[in-house]
Amino acid sequence: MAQYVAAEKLRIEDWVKGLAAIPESAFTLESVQDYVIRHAVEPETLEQYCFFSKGNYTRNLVFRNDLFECMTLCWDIGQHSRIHNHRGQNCWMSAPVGRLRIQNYRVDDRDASQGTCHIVPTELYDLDAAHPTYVNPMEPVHEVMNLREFHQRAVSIHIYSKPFDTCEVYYRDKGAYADVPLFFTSEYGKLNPSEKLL
Ligand code: 2CO
Ligand code: FE2
Repeated sequence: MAQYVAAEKLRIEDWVKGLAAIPESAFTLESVQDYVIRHAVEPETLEQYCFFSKGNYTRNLVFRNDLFECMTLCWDIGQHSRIHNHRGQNCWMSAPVGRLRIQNYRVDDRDASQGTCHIVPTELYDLDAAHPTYVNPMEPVHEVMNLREFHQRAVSIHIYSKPFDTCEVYYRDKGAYADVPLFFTSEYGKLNPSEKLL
């Protein structure tokens, strides 16, 4: 999945403009991944989209149209996502700052009437500035972790197409899953007024 190509470094605003210039008919897993591999974001230009919280990783909206949304996720040391899906939407991820570990899962025995399933860990890989990646549409359930042993904060950029504002969360021990809403800590560089960053 990951490969190394010398990437042109762009300010986040220009990087997003380049993405928005891709027509809907060409907004495929491969072509967006190609764009992400060939164009990197200068980390210094992410400052206004970076908020860290003691409690949880934060989600910070940079751009959204009908086709895709782009956000930074800011991970303090030791923070991780829940095990979740992306509602069947494509997702491309890069990490201009730090390093993240991604654990994929297979879902077995899904019973929608009971909200139960079994999840089984599968692929494990790391994401960093030189290794952008995308969520495998065939196995879209995953967990993202900024492991304590990485000893640093991380900032990742996520593109979702199309945008979604809920996802399924999987509870490994209970053998269950449920819908949860997704929130932004900041939008377009402005902190959500109710956000305490605790
Ligand atoms: N999908 C999660 C979110 O949008 C982050 S894990 O990486 O895709 O909060
Ligand atoms: Fe995710």
